Amino acid sequence: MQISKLIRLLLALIVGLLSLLFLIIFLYLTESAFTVWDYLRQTPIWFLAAYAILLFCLALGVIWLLWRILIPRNNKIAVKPVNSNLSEAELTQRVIEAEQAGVDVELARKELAKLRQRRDAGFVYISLFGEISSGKSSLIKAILPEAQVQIGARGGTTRTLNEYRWHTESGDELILIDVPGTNEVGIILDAMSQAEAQRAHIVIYVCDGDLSRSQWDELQYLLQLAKPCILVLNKTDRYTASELELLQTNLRRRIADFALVKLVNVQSGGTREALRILPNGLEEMVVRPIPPQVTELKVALQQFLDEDVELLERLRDSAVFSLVDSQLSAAELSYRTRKAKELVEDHTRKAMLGAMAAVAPGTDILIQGYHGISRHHLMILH
Ligand SMILES: Nc1nc2c(ncn2[C@@H]2O[C@H](COP(=O)(O)OP(=O)(O)O)[C@@H](O)[C@H]2O)c(=O)[nH]1
Ligand SMILES: [Mg+2]
Repeated sequence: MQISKLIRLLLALIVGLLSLLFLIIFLYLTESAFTVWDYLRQTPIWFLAAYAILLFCLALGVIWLLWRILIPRNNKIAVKPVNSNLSEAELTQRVIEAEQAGVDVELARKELAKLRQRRDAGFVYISLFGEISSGKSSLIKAILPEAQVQIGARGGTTRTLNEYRWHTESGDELILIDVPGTNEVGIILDAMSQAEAQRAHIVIYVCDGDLSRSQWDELQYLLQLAKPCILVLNKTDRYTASELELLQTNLRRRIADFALVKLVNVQSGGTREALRILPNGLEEMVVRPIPPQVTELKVALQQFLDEDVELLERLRDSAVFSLVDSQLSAAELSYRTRKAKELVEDHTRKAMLGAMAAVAPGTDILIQGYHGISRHHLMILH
């Protein structure tokens, strides 16, 4: 009781002091404003206008700064169209030239090797994307019941890609790749997942309801790759017919502007509680697995496979070339940045040595001249 009274007193004191301070500041500001206004009235009109513009710009600057601080920047994936003009021969040549110049081309070289290896293997690669728990693993299990798939696995820090071989009824050899999903706020496809999407022939995006902002960002990234894409609405058992219809309309609207994309409904796993009547007349609740229903997906996939495998191959290749192109550009940029840093460090070191050596009058000019020439020489070299 005593303490609460004391706190109240303290609080009242603080409020009183703050109010006093506010009043003083307010009066002081009013006074200065009037003084400034008095001065300004005696100045020519152009000065007044310039002053007003300056104040306006300052206010705008402050608002912009506050905006930048308060509203976090959206880490949206840059939607960059795939550059289809790149050719494998040109890229291979660029890798050789860059390597000769000292650029680290390891990543680009590996990517091209992987492309050749996948081409030789002759499989059609299908990557599955979607948030954790959307049912990617269940979907693979529904398609390949004998596969060793971990269902309900929690997202961890290790992000490994699991590959499953699928020999379809029509004789196609497919590889399904389960790309670990993310569901953290603001986290969308990481570099590894983006690269995997570029390497695939067909991409599948699994969702289990309407798309959140980050899911839409991810799907958009996949769609702009302009390769065959299937948007899978999973867990349809959880919705009534009218809910499902509404959901489909919404999803269809999202993908309306993109070619080569299909929307399918599936039911890939989960359980349902059911009442069972025992022989002795007693009732018992039992948990039964929901029978998977993935025919729509199989049909959509088959349509893509039957349409034009050549096209699948071409679209995949151009996406990988685009990936190699950006890997090379990044490697070249880091090479140039490193070289520029070395150049500056070298020049600074020489300048310091020169300054220490410049004891005799006039030698400093000679030394500076030497630096200028040698730096110019270096710049021509690079
Ligand atoms: N009700 C229902 N649950 C499902 C369905 N498909 C998957 N699940 C459940 O969703 C959870 C996550 O599935 P999982 O395949 O591990 O998702 P992943 O993280 O995307 O691989 C599991 O508990 C599944 O049993 C479905 O069609 N209906
Ligand atoms: Mg999984």
